[in-house]
Amino acid sequence: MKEKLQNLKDEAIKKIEASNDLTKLNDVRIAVLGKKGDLTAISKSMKDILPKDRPAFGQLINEARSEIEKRLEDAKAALEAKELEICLKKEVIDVTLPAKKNKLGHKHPNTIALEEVERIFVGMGYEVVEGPEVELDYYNFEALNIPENHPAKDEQDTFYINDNILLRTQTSPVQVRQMEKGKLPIRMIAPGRVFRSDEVDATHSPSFHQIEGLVIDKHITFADLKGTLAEFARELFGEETKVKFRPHHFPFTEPSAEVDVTCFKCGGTGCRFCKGSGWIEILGCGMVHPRVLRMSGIDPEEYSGFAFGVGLERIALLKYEIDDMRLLYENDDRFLKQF
Ligand code: 2U9
Repeated sequence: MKEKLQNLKDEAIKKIEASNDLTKLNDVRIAVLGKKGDLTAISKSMKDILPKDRPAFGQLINEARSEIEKRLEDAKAALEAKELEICLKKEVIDVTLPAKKNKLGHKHPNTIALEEVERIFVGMGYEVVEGPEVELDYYNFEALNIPENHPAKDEQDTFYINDNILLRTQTSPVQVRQMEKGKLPIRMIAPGRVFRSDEVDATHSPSFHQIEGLVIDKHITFADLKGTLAEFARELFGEETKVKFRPHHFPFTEPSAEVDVTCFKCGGTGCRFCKGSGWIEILGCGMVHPRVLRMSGIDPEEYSGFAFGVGLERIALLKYEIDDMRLLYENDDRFLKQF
């Protein structure tokens, strides 16, 4: 029995020494010291020993248990220290490694163009005003002298919510709302999203952006309009830019004009960019129609004003020489990160 105990002890010590992780070590502890463990089994076989030998054998068992417990404890401490060391080594931070760069977003070409246009007009004393994208038919059409039978009102061209409510087709309603407030003079631009029931192609989208401008004061003339837009064109496209006003028609302005600028690629001599003409069309404008003023409570005998409208995407396409408007809406990172 003594020999059996000695073997068990030697065997246990060997197994403890061979345990290379905490789980294996715990398995050894259970196999030797546990309720059904080998040492516990030997203790239970005490009854097979002569009563006179029992105290000595009991002593031996206790010594063996103490020895094994001590070895287990030491091995556990050593393994824990080893695991901690491995862990620390694994988690060590190499401060000399190049840092991981965060992928930062950046401004969309539309936003860059909008901020540029806003900067120019704010510099001339204009305020930037925004308004609802879902509008009343009155503000989008009627108050702008757009008659009941005008083609723009056709369901083909306008997204209607119901007979009275629609997605605005221009940002002019923002200006009408401003005029109705009755605070004069007005010097404002109204940038924002507009909607038209258009098929998508390289130059059309059912949703795009406009920047419209409105100035109302006493003694405002077409000369003020020309000077303002000529200055805008010079700031946007360069000091050498010239403007050309071609007569046009809009229901809300009279007289009305479309404005071309000299091609900033060739300086006006004609190139592929301006299709040989030397001119590029950029916006529409005119003197606010007296009827439009009167409908919003402004006396056209006392006040006059000019207005203009420009497509934001058109400016972005021109400035960055992009040949397809769809690129502005696809959110393709390879395209966007060029600007
Ligand atoms: C009020 C009175 C008049 C705004 C104007 C234009 C001319 C114009 C187009 C440019 C390209 C629309 O985005 S586009 O398709 N706009 O040509 N817009 S005058 O006239 C107004 C606005 C508000 C009260």
